[in-house]
Amino acid sequence: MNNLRLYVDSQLTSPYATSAFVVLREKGIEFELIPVDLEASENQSADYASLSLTQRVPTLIHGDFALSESSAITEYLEEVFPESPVYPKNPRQRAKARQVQAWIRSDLLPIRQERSTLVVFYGVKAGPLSTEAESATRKLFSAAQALLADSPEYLFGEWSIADVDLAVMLNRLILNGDSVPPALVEYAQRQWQRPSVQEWVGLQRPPL
Ligand SMILES: N[C@@H](CCC(=O)N[C@@H](CS)C(=O)NCC(=O)O)C(=O)O
Repeated sequence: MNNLRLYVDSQLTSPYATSAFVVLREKGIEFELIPVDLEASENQSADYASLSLTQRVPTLIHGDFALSESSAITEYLEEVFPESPVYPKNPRQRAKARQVQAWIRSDLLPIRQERSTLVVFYGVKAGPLSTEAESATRKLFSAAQALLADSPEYLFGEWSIADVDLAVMLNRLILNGDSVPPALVEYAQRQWQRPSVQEWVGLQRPPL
């Protein structure tokens, strides 16, 4: 037993928790999944704050080691459990995968605001995109198209966790019925069919 616990939001809609869960599954690592009720501010409790520096999900506990921030978690898991890699081996491609992860977490705010992951995991539909979100969408599409120009199946030739992060972002639009270039729809669907992703999608969620 690895003595690993992953704290996630109890609604199971966090795209960052999605990433950490998928990496643990891809690596075949045993772990306990622990829901945190963000609606009830459980993440601000003293108990949770003692585990999570950021008081956010996801948080990984590995023995006496605690870590928040999803890409720090996925990189830690890659180093400590190198079997079944989730990042490209080539240093430049690996850096590019981290670039995609950092970009998706820090930019495209209008898309994240107007197409919450309730669209992705609960089928909630939202109204038309604002001008700002349309512009973020164009940036997303042109970056994704450039990255996928030589390898339409996966960003870096073989699957990596950056593919799942990008697919979640694209699915905010696709699953809302927004117009997305067909090649990007196909790409996102391919990532969505991955068993580790399907397992996360299939977890029972509490009613909204
Ligand atoms: N950059 C962080 C973002 C984590 C994050 O924003 N988590 C949200 C849920 S999606 C959260 O815990 N929100 C509760 C709060 O901030 O109080 C990561 O990649 O893990």
